[in-house]
Amino acid sequence: MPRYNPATIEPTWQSYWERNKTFVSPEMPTGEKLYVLDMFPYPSGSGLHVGHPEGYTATDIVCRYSRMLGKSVLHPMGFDSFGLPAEEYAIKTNTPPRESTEQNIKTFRRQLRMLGFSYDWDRELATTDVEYFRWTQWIFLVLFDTWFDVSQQKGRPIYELPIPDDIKATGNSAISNYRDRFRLAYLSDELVNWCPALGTVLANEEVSDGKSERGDHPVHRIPLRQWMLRITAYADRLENDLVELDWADGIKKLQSDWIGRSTGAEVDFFVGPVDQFEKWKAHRQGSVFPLDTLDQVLRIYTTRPDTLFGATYMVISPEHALVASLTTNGQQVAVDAYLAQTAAKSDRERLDAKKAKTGVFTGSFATNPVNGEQIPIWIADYVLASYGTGAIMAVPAHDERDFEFAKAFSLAIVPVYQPTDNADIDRQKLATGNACYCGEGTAINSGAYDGLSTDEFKEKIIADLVSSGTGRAAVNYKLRDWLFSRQRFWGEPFPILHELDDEGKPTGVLRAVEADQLPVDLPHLRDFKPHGRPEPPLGKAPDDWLYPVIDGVRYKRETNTMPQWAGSCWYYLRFIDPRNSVAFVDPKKERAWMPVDLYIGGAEHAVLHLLYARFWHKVLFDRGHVSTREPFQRLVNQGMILGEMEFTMPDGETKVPAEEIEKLGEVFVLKADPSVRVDSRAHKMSKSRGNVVNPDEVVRDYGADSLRLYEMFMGPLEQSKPWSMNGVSGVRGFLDRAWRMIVDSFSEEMTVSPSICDDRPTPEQLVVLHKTIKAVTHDLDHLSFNTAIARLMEFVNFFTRVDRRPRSVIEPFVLLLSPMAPHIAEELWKLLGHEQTLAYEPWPKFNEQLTVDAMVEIPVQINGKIRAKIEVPRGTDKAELEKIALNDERIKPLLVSPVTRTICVPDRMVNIVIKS
Ligand code: ANZ
Repeated sequence: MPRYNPATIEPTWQSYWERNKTFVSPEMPTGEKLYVLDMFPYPSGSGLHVGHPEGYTATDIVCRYSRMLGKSVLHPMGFDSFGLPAEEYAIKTNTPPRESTEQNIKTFRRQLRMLGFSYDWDRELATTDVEYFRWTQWIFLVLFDTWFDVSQQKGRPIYELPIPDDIKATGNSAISNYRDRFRLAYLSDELVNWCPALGTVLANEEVSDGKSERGDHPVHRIPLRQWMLRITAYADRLENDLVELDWADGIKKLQSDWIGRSTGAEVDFFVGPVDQFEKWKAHRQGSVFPLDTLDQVLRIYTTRPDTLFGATYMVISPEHALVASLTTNGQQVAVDAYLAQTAAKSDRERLDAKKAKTGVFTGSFATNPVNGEQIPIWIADYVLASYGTGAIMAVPAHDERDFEFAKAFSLAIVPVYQPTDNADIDRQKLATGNACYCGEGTAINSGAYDGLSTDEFKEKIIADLVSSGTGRAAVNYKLRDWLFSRQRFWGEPFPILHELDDEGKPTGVLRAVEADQLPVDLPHLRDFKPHGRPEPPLGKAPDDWLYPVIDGVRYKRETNTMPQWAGSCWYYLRFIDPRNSVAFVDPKKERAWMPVDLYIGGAEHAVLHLLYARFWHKVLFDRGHVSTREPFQRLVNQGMILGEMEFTMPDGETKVPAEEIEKLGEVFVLKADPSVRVDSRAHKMSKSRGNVVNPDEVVRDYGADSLRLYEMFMGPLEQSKPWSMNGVSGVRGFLDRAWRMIVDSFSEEMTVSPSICDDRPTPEQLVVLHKTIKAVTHDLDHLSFNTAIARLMEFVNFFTRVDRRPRSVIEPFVLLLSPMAPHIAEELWKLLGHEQTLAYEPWPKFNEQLTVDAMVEIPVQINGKIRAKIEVPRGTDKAELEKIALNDERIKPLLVSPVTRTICVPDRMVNIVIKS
C-alpha cells in the first residue's frame, strides 16, 4: 500500500530542485522584486537547533508563495563563521579553525537542505571565505577613509577634512595625525573589558554583571590601545531613521533606548582658589563656551540645569582626569583606598540601584557658577567615566541616586522645586526629608528664577549660562563608540600597517593596505590559542607576514582581528552579487534588489547586529556605495522555541509525567484526580536541562514537512512557545490524511485515489475551496501561518468526508499546501499528472462571491413571531422566498386566517402577516 513516506519523497524532491536549479534567482529582478533574508547562522559544532527552522520556514513560505504570485524572489543563505563560537569549538576539538568551521558548515548545509528550504544555493557564502572577507576589509578601509561632517550630518572622504592652518604649518605627519583623530575607524587607548579566560576584550554589550555573555567568565577593566568605530557620529540618524522602518514598535524602542539620546547642559564649575572666582567669571563673561580650556574647571553634564541652585556636592568618577589634582594631602590615603576598592567593579554593578552608595571626599571644593557657593567634590563610582563628562553636580533633593548618597554621607539637601499640585508623591515623606522629588514643578530657592516652571527655567538658564560663558546646551548618548578589535586568531585581519622606524619601533603613522592588495589573509599558525595576555595571537605570525616592506619602509601588520559582528554587517549586500571580483556588489544589482523587503531572525539581535549593520550601511550610503538609507525595510523577530512543558505537583518539586496530566480549561490537572492542579512550565532549551530537540531526529521520525508544518502551527510566529512531540505527531496525522484524500490507499501502484474525479464541484464544495483560498492568502500575506494551516486542516476534514473529489478543487488545495509542506505537495502534484515542479504555478485565485456559504438559513415569522427556519440558496429573491415560506410544511398549518401581506428580505427574513 503506498503510504505517505517522507523518507523517500523528501530527498527525491530535494535533489530534483537542486538538479533543476529550481530556486536560482535571476541576476536582476524580472518582475516585482522581493528580497527575503534570514539571519544566517553561526555554524557551531552542535548543528542546527529547532529554533533555526522556525524563522527559516517562515521566510521559505513567504518566498514560495511569492514565486507563485509571479514575483522575482531573492532568498539566499550563508554562514556567519568567524568568531568566538567557531574558535572555541576548534580549540576544544584541537583542529585548525578553518577545518572545523568547514566541517560545521557541512553539517549545517546538510541540515538546511534536509528541510527543503528554497534557497538559491548558488549564492551561498561564509564570512570566513577569503573572497568574502576581502570585501569586509575593503569596507573597513571605507570607514578608515571617512570622517563625519557634523554640519552636513554626513560621512565624507578624509581628504575633504578641513585642516587648520597651524596643523598644516607643522608638516605632513601632523596632518596625518590630525586626520587619524577624525576617521570613523580610529585607534584609541580605552579602558576595555578584558576577559582572560576567553583571551580577548569584549564590547560592553558582550558583558553583563562583570561576566562575559559567552561562557560567563570574569571580565576586568584594563587600558588597551584598540580600534574603535565612531558609531556615535551616526547616533541621531540611527535614531531618526527608525521612523521610516516597518519594524515592531518594541524593537524600535530597544534600538532607541540603546542609542539613549539625552538632552541637557554642560556647565563649568570653577575649582581654582575661591578668591579668584570673580576674576574667572569676568573672564568667561561673554566668551563662547570654551571647548578645550578646561583649566581650573570641573565640567559636568546634567539633564537638569534648572536645579543648579540645589547642587550641594559634586561627584567625579574614580577614573576622572582630575582625581589626582583635586585630592588633597589629607585625603590621599582615603582616596587611594577607595580607588582600589572600585577598580574591579563593572559599570552595571556600579549603577545597580540596590547596592549601597559608596564614595570618598577629595578634600577640594568647586564654586557654583550661578551663586558662588562652595561645594565639596567627592569621588563615587555611581558616576561613570564613560558618560557625559564623567562628572556631575549632585542635587539630592531631586535625584534619587544623589539623595541616597547624601543620606549615606550626611550631605546637605536643598529643595529647589515645589511639586506641582497633582504630583503623585508622598508629601509627608517629602516634608520630613525622607524622599526626593524627581518630577517637575515651580522653582524655589533659585534667586531670580523662583516661580518659573521646569521648562521655562531650563530654557532661561541655558541662555544665561551661554551668555556668561559658563555652559551650553548639550546632547549625550548612551551609545558608545564601537570597540572593534579582538585579540583572537579567528577573525578578519585589519588591512592596516604600522610604520616602523629604523629601530623597529612604531612611528605612529598608519598606512592602509591598498585595495588591490586585498585580501589580507590569515597567516598559517600552528598555535592560535589565546594565552591569557592581551597580545594578539597574530603577533606570533611568521615575519614575512608580520613585517611587510613597501618602498623600502618596514611596517608591522595590525595583529588584532575584527569582532564577529563585522561579517554580518554587510552579508545582505554580498548575496546580491556574491561572485563579483571587482566590487563588493555591482551598483546596478544593488539598486535593483535593495532594500531587504523582509528580514526575519531572533530577537536577541534586536539591538547590536541591527544597529551595527545599519551604521555600516549609512556610511556606505554617504560614500555613494549603496542606494538606500536603510538596509532592512521590514523586520520580524520570531519567538523562542522552548523545551517541552514540564509539570510539577503543587509542592513545587515532584515531577509528573505528561501522560498523567490533562488540560482543564486554562489549567493543568492530574487525570487521576482533577482537583489537583499541577504547575506547568517550559524552559529554554539547553544541554544541561536535557530538553534540546534535535531536528535530525524529528525529520527521521516524522519528515521535514511535518517539522516545518509543526513549527508554523505551534502559534503566532512572534510568540515564544513550548515544543511538543505530540504536536508534531498531530500535524503528521494531518499530512497522512491529506495524502489519503488524494492517493489510492488500496492499489499496489502509486496512483490517485478513485475518488478524484472530473466532476463539476457542488456549490458547497466551491464555497469550501474559495473560502480556503481566501483565508490562506490573507494569512500568508500577514505571516499568520498557524491559522493558514488550520484552514487547510478544515479543508481536508471536509473533503475526506465526501467520496467524489473534483480535481478542480483538489489541485488548488495542493498548491495552497505547497509553501508550507513543499515535498508532499510536489509529490501529490506529480501524481495528479503534472510533469513540472509546482514552484512557479500561479497561486490559486478566489472568487469573492463564492467565499460565502451557498445556502442561508432564514427565519420565517407569522405576525412577528418566529415559527420556522428555512434553508434557501443565498440570494433567493422575494417572490421565490414568499413561495417557499408559504409552502413550508411547518408554516402551512399555521395560516389559519387569510394572509394580508408578506414582507421578504432576501437572505434575512420572511414575515407573514395574517388577519388576527
Ligand atoms: C543634576 C541632576 C538633577 C540630574 C536632577 C538629574 C536630576 P541621562 O542622560 O538621562 O541618563 N549623570 C551625568 N553624567 C553621569 C555619569 N557620567 N554617570 C552617572 N550619572 C551621570 O541622565 C543624566 C543625569 O545623570 C545627569 O543629570 C546627571 O545628574 C547624571 F534633579 O545632573 B543630573
